[in-house]
Amino acid sequence: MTEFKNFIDGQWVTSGKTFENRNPIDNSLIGMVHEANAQQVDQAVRAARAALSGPWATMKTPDRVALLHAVADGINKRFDDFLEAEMMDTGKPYGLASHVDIPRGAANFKVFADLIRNIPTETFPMETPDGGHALNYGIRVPRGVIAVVCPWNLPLLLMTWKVGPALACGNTVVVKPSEETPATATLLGEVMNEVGMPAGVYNVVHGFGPDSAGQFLTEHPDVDGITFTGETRTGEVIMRAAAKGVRAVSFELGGKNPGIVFADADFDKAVAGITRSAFENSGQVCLGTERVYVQRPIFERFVQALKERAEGFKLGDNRDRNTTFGPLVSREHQRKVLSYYEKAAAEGATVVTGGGVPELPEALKDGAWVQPTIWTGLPETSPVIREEIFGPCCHIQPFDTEEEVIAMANDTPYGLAATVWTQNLSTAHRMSAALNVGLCWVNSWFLRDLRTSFGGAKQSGLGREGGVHSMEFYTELRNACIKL
Ligand code: NAD
Ligand code: 6OD
Repeated sequence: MTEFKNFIDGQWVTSGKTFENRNPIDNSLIGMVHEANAQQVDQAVRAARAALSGPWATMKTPDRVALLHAVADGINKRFDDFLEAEMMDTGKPYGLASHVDIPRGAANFKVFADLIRNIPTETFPMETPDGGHALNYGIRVPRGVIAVVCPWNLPLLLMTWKVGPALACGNTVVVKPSEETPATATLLGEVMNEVGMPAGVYNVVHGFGPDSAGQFLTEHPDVDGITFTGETRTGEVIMRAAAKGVRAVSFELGGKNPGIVFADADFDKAVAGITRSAFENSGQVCLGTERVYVQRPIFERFVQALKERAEGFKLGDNRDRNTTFGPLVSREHQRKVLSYYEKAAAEGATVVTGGGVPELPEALKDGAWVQPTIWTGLPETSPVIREEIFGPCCHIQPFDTEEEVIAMANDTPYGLAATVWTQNLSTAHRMSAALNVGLCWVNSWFLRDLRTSFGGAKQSGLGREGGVHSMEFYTELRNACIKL
């Protein structure tokens, strides 16, 4: 039986209380997770604090960069272990985990290590009242102990997307992985020890949110900054915790993202693009498209084409290389998504395809499966169109004019991402300016350059990470004023 232990100060730490980790493919038991208690979370934060004045603090930047490259190489060396761990925790298909999750998990260390080597700070020479001069310049110092609270949808990718820049900037971290997906954060502890990361720089505490490791960590007074990815409501709770002691927060939260297809789009590319944005990772991508708007002249043809794509997925065991569609992360999440499937039907939606649980072999029937689902015919006021479902489903609405679709797309409390499909360059630029989102992809989706800003508008987040924006969050900028 696999045990997932806490990783504190370079040591594996068990606790008196464990919880189950199950594989969503068939609900089989993967292993038991040691839930960190308040004392162990405190131990982890203390270890992270102490490491800020150990060898990590005095390490020269090129050595820190080299060590982070070694972490990335360590992940790649154990690629198959990470892959298996991620596939078991999430149920995601081999093709997706091997091309997206694990390679990005390693790249997050390399990219931010390289960035830190090249990051400039500001300089202002000034004249002083006594006729002399002074020189102002910025010095970036690590923020301190960073709490990294993670979701379950892209566990390694989203955790390292925070840990990579945090460590590159010289901080230490305490990671709280999602209770659903403890495996890859734990494995990373092994890599940290293998490459010689000083003890206490990277710590992992397992558990849940309220009255568990998540709450203990975010309320801990010796944490200097909290970076959180997850639901908007959880972000509100963490923001309240961070207010005590005025700690910095960076939030990547929920979304209800629009996909907009103009009649002049390259039809096949638009269909392929929306297929990905609506159904990749079984719809469990924060950037995913749950509201599709298609210009009326191509509406019927588009609905038909997307239906064919949705019905073309191969559901099954994720170790089978031909499988293209996995289950949801848990049976609890399955219940939530199915409740929206029922709601859509009850509200009179036309169910173009799906709408329930797929027929699968006996061995998989206890897994967290739902069908890829498409609806049409709902009013924009429906909860199915307004609330984040986080499943493999979308509603397709026709539109006539650009003004009309902008108004519908922006009519949401969220503002994370949009994907727009058009061959008209002017439309592309106008839409990018008009959509109230943090990320607007045109003729693409989830095309990532880690130097760019990433984050959400409105209730989809607070702050930006990526490139220099990550450096802003993970460092304090100090101004030195030298009277010459
Ligand atoms: P969640 O908010 O339920 O949990 C995220 C993490 O927070 C988990 O580790 C959980 O244990 C912890 N947590 C829960 N309550 C807490 C509390 N009171 N105090 C401290 N920690 C607490 O989110 P989830 O269900 O794991 O992930 C899905 C959500 O994440 C979706 O809403 C999705 O849109 C969002 N998400 C957003 C982005 C983004 O970049 N904007 C990326 C991925 C996921
Ligand atoms: O690519 C990234 O850096 C990132 N943060 C992706 C988020 C995906 C959300 O599910």
